[in-house]
This record gives sequence, C-alpha cells and structure tokens, in this order.
Amino acid sequence: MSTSRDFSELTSWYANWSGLRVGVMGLGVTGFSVVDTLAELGSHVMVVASVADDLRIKMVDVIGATYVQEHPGQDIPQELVEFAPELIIVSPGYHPDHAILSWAAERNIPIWGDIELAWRVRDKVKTAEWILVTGTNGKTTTVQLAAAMLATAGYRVAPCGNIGVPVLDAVRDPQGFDVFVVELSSYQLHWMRGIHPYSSAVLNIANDHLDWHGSFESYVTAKSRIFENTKVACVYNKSDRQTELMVENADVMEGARAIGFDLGAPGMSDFGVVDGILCDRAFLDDRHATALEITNIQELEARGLAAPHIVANILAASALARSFGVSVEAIAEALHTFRLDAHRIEVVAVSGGITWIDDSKATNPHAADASLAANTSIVWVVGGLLKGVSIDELVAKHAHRLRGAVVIGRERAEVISAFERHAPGVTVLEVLSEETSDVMVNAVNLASEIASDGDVVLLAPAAASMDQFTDYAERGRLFAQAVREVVGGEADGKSASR
Ligand code: UMA
Repeated sequence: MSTSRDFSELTSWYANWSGLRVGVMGLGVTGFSVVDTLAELGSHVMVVASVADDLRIKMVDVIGATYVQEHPGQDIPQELVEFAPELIIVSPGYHPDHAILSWAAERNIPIWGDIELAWRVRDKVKTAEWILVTGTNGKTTTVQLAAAMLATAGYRVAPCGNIGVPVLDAVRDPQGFDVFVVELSSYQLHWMRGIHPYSSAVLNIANDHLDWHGSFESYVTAKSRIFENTKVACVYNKSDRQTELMVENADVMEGARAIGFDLGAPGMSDFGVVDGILCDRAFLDDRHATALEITNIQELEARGLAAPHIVANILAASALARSFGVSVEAIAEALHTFRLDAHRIEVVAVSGGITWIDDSKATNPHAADASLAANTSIVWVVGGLLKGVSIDELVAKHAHRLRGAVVIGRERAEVISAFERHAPGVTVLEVLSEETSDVMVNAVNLASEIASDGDVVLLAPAAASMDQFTDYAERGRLFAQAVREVVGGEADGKSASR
C-alpha cells in the first residue's frame, strides 16, 4: 500500500488521478464538491465526518465513494487506517490540530485544502484567471462588486469560494468561465499552496477567529498567503498598515504592482476619493498628473452605497476590475444596479422615531465597530459566539453613544462583565431564554423598553451566531420579523450610512 504517486504531476484535470486513495475530511458543501470531483477523476475516495446530512451520505454512496462517521475524541477510524490514504483533503471548518490531521502529518501524508485541488484541475473546461479576495470584513460585498463589474464588461465570471459556492463547482461548470472571483477565508488560506492569482486583495485585518488560529500572528500569516505568486496587482488598504506589510513581504511574480486604496486622496498607483469623487490613479498612462473618475459619493448615496466601508469595498473591487482591463464606464454601469445583500446594516423599520437596523453580518468586533461609529444614540443588541476575541475595547470605545444594551448569546456573562468594567453607566438587559424562536422577540421587547425618539436599535452582535441560530442570516431574519411583530413600522429598503 506504499505510495508511489508523484504529486508534482497532478496539476491538470487530465493527469492520472485514477486509483489515487484520497481521504476527504468533512461532508458539507466543500467536502461534497471534493468527493464528487475525485470520483469523476477515478480516484478512490473515503470521506470522514462527525455529522453530515442524510442526502449527502446517500449521494456519496451513489457516486461510489465511502462515508465513515468519525467520533471526535476517539481513535482514528479503523476504516481510514486500513484505507491508507495517499492524500488528505480537508474542509475549511476543521481545526489544523484535529487528530486525523496530526495522524496524517506524522505519516507524511500530504494535506491539501479544496482550493489547492481546484487550482490543480482548473483546466477541465476552460482555464479561468483567478482573482482572490480576503480580509476580516467586507469580503463578500467586494467579491460581489468585482464580479458585477467584470460581468458588465462582458466577461463570464464566477463569484465563488467562502461566499458559498465551492471553487470546484465553478471549475466543473460545463460552459466554463473567463475569470473567478474567489472569496477566501483564513481557514482556506491556511492550507492554500501553489496558486498563481491574476490579482489579489486584502481589505482589512482585525482580530477574528483567534480560537481557530491560536494567535493574531498566525491569523495574519494565513491571510498573507493570498498575495503569493500574484501576477498583476496586489491590492491593499492604505489605512491598514498590516495589509501593506503583507504586500511588502509577499513573494509575487515579476512585474506585479502594489495598488493601495482608501477614502483619502489617492497617491500614484492608488484608488481613493477627491472632493467626493472616487478615482483611479493606478491604471492610466499619465498617472503622474491625472486620475480617472469612477463615480461620486452623491451617486452612491442615491443607491444606499455611500457608507464609508462600502465605498472602501467599491474602491478595492474597482482596483481588481481595472487590473483586469475593465473600463471605468463599465464599473459605473455595474454600480448603477448593484444591491447589497440583506443583513448588512439594513434598516428594517422606523417606528415612533426609533430606527431598527439589522447588521447581523457584524460577526466580529471590527465589523460592529463601524456600525456603532455611524450612530450617536444607540440601543445595542450584542452577543453570541465570541470566538476567543475580547469585546472590551469595543465597549469602552462606544460607551458614550450607548443608551443601553441588550445582551444575547450563550456567552452573555463575558459580555456583561465587559459592560461592568468599561461602561458602568449603561443600562444592560439580558435575554435569558436561549430558545432560537424566543431570543429576538425578547431582545426586541427589551430594546423597546430602553429606546426612545431619535434612537437607533442596532443588531450588530460582534459575535458569530451559531450558538443560538443556524447562521447570521437566520439571526437577522428573526430580528426583522420580531421588530415587525412587536413594533411594526416602515422599512426603507436601503442600507443605512455609517
Ligand atoms: N466537520 C467535522 N468536524 C469538524 C469540522 C467539520 O466533522 O471539526 C464536518 C461537519 O460534520 C460537516 C463538514 O465538516 O460534515 C462541514 O465542513 P465545513 O465546516 O468546512 O463547512 P462547509 O459546508 O464545507 O463550508 C465551507 C465554509 N465553512 C467554514 O469555513 C466553517 C463556508 O463558509 C464556505 O461558504 C464553503 O466552505 C464553501 O467554500 C461559511 C463560513 O462561515 C459561510 N465561513 C467563515 C466566515 O466567513 O467567517 C470562515
């Protein structure tokens, strides 16, 4: 059963994957895309997961792979040991210290993420260029913006990756794509090797997922991989020195340029804002003396896209699109019809002078910080899974704008103690029920006890949702539903400014 496989040759869909024994970890959307791909390539596949839905387990059987249930804390499954995998492909949600991964590493079994497999087999239909996007916040919006700009310019484009569509699904699309815009999480970047992106962007870096990565340094190290081997443009945030350092330290391809963006006036090779006009000073011949106008803040205001963090996302996406040759006219046209997803600073109701805002997507303190900073008199609905990140600094920074707080989530004690230490004058109420169906109804009732005319009730939990909800979308949806039931009011259908 010893391995004689030369992995350096497995760099094409048409290479010899046949008979390769691959252990796949996880049977969520990623794991299934990996199993399905490898089965099509003729590999022998065993997929291991602690829980998986019945339909996926059945489909694994139908396509001729084997599913093995793993019991965390117990020995490596005997079936996997006997299978003797030559390669392990791991889903992003697995912690790198997982027992099976340690077992594989001790045996020198290579471990890849799904992104590496997708890169190797990307020539199945048509070899698309890859544009990569990461950052603590704003990834999905930036990916959607860049994809919309590229599509308006006439390219066949696939937004994929952490956004919810496995890259392997895009690779296997029968019509093929010209370009992928890939959202990458720090989990995916941790395992990523050997990718040569066309352009890549890091939007911002703040504390998040520290429980997974162990420290801020290793989180940054994982994120830094995105710039490796970039061919054309490394896009970084001029207001976030960490992202600039990441570009400076990256091993990029000859000729790749560093392109900065932020809300200030752009230097040469940057994107920025002058007198309310968003400009490109990077992709034009005479960038010493001139700049190209992309759009202006007034236009963006009319479409609910003028919040500072959204403008920053627009500048980053424009930089990526311009690096690919998209005209400024096509970018402006794409912005004309672009709409933000739900749960991103969405005004769900205005009633009795109180504005109710759903920013359930604020799953970490960095995102919640931007929401809080945009308002002056706030009743803050906060709490959830803190992911090992302290909320203290955030509470201290915004205490002066808080009329009160309503604390949700299972880790309420930590949140409440942050208020006791850093905002002792602020009224803090606690949602005691942990039933998914009750949490938001209780939260909205408590918030209406504190809020009065002119206040904003802001759901910006600074924490993940999975302790009480399926995901941030369910958390936001139940909040909006509770607001409508308890207080009524009109929604304006736009994003609020921060
Ligand atoms: N599993 C175990 N044990 C573990 C971990 C996972 O058995 O310790 C199994 C589960 O039983 C299940 C499977 O693994 O069978 C789930 O795998 P997964 O957690 O990697 O999730 P996927 O369904 O494959 O979705 C992943 C991303 N999820 C995570 O990174 C946690 C999705 O991002 C992504 O959209 C998808 O791949 C396609 O690329 C979600 C996310 O929350 C939206 N991402 C985080 C974020 O954005 O903050 C990083």
